[in-house]
Amino acid sequence: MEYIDLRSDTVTKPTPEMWEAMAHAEVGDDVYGEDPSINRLQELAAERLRKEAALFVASGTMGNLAAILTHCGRGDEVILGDKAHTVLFEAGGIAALGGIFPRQIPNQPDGTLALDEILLAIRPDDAHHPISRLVTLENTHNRCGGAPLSAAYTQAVSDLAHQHGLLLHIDGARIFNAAAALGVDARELAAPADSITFCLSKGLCAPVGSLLCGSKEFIARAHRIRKQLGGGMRQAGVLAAAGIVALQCMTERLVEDHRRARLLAEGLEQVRNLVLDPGTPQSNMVFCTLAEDAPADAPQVASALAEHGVRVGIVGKRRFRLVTHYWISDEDITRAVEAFSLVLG
Ligand code: TLP
Repeated sequence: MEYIDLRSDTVTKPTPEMWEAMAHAEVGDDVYGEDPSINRLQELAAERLRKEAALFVASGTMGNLAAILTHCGRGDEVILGDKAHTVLFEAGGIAALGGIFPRQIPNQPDGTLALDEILLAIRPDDAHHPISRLVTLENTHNRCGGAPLSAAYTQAVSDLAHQHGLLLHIDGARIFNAAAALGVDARELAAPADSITFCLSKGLCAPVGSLLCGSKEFIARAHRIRKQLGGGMRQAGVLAAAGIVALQCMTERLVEDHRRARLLAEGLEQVRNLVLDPGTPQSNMVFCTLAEDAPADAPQVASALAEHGVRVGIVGKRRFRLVTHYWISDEDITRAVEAFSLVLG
């Protein structure tokens, strides 16, 4: 069965232009710095976020890990939200591999960290404490409804961090969705950060890879960390070729995914036994919960929907996340809403 797959934008397959670019990619040994496609992608990424340099990494998880390992040493502390992807879904890598202490403070419903909470979390210089080194933000914020964080807020966090000698990293897995949602250039959102990761393999449809961006000096150090993590790839230009298409052709169209997410939310609002999060969607994600008296739980509803050809993300006992992307059409949205009505109606 051909599914309407709303589980995530990570399920996106390459576009025809990407397959074409991959088939004809110029490649070389990237560990020698000789892969022309990787070099081009890295230059393009740095330019798109107006940073000095960029590094191609295998995944968003590797990008965040390499960034945090580059900024922090063993016994140092990173301040981040309790709903951050790095806290919830990166297998504790920063602690396991870096001995870095994750100081979690509550994410506000809009994905931000309250400035006074950040301030309170920054430790004084005292032998009892780990050394506070880094703050990380997530933009858009996955578990906070796909919320975009504004440039002004990001600047305020950056200023606060810098005043206290800390640095700022952004997990910008979906930074181009944030830019599309806010109607700004992604460079503005990246400007306050000392480093930022973004993903090619989510809404931008490339099959593999993320970019870590920052100063030349930071990227040189991150390069060694990537090698330690086993992330030095060889003729990975085949992947970079798709990434170049992603950056050149796929960022401007994300507004279409956001429009379809709104269409989906409008349809689902009419479905019985389903309660949408207030304000959803904020980008390409719709979050909703089964009503108190709904006759089934989320896994049961999800398997009934699958029988109607619709796959949804389960993010709680009674909660769903539905993500729009390049391979979801207007007609798919109509069919998805129909499937919900049939299952819950
Ligand atoms: N997120 C995935 C799952 O892991 C939850 C998804 O389906 O949304 N940062 C953010 C904000 C992310 O949402 C993700 C992936 C990552 C980092 C990790 O990227 P990958 O999967 O490339 O390691």
